[in-house]
Amino acid sequence: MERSEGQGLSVFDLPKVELHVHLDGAIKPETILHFGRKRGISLPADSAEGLSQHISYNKPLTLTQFLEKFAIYMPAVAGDHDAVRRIAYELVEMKAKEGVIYVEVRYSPHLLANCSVCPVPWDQKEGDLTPDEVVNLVNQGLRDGERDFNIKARSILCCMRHMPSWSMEVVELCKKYQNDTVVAIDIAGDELVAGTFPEHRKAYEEAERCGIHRTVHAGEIGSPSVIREAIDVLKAERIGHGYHVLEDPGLYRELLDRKIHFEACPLSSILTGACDPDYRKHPVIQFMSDKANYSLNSDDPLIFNSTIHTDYKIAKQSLGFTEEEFKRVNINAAESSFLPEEEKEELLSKLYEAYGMVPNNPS
Ligand code: FR4
Ligand code: ZN
Repeated sequence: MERSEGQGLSVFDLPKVELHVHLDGAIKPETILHFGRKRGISLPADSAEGLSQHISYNKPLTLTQFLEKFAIYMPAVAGDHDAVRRIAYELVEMKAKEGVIYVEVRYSPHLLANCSVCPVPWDQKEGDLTPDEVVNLVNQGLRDGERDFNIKARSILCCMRHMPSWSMEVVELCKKYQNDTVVAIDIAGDELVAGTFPEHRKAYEEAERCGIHRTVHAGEIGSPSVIREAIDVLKAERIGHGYHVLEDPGLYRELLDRKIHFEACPLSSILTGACDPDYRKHPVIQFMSDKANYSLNSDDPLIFNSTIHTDYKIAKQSLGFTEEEFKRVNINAAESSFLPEEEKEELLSKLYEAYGMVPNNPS
């Protein structure tokens, strides 16, 4: 396990729970190089270090610049059976090494496919990897990783804001693979795309009817109204990011009272321009002082050249995060995870044990 700088074992090396990490934002540069070479897809560098320098960044970018990062490496892995299975497997390995004992991995099956998807993403030639087969391969990679690295991994399938035509297929894939690692549906992509399309609503309605859990990226870049809609219309149980909820105190109060979970991503929030780079103004400080139900997550470690430790370091050094808060947010994350009740209890027991805590017995 990683050591904190020069101080021996830190509380941040204790078991953690991570609920918000994108599979396509958490690929090893070595693996991108391997499949780029194998498939004859050109990349801007031929060493892992060099490739990482092209892909990652450390000052806020525009969305267009951000998407150019994906355009560099997605063609090397999308549409390839072995690549899709392997990136899932390696993400589980990576998280186990960071001391994460439970991870929920999210991705858009369509953005990793090259067949039965319109338009075919990343300028790929049409091939034979369908969104359905992508989910099947990711599931295999996650299960193999769970077995080899002693960690629990589940997945969340993403709809894309600007592609409502994919959403019904996303919920059908959630149903088909429900509990074969898939636990929930999400909406990712550009929040500023006007309104929530009827297709997204229908997909979420079907998800609720079938007992599929629901989270939505909302209030990251977008206004509190996107969060309002996620909660009221899409019946979201958790909110991805949600920082801008603070601009609507009434909504914030309501979500605090309802203990809605915010999946916070500190480094991401700065590098996407979602939050002011002055950490003293960071929404997580408010979440902390209000004892909100939130977690700390890495979002896209490949693109932010980070690990979950980077986010905990920011929380500790710049947001005033304490060891007690560390324990509280990880327990919150376990409680708000999309595991069935029995597995949730098992996860919570592991945390209580590792944190030297006696579980609360609500009676
Ligand atoms: C999304 N993915 C991986 N990481 C993210 C992310 O937003 N952090 C993919 C799904 O797993 C989807 C990648 N993608 C494709 C089209 C598209 C998109 C459009 C928008 C976005 C991702 N993301 C955003 O709009 C987030 C906000 C603003 C933002 C990020 C960076 C710069 C400005
Ligand atoms: Zn995200």
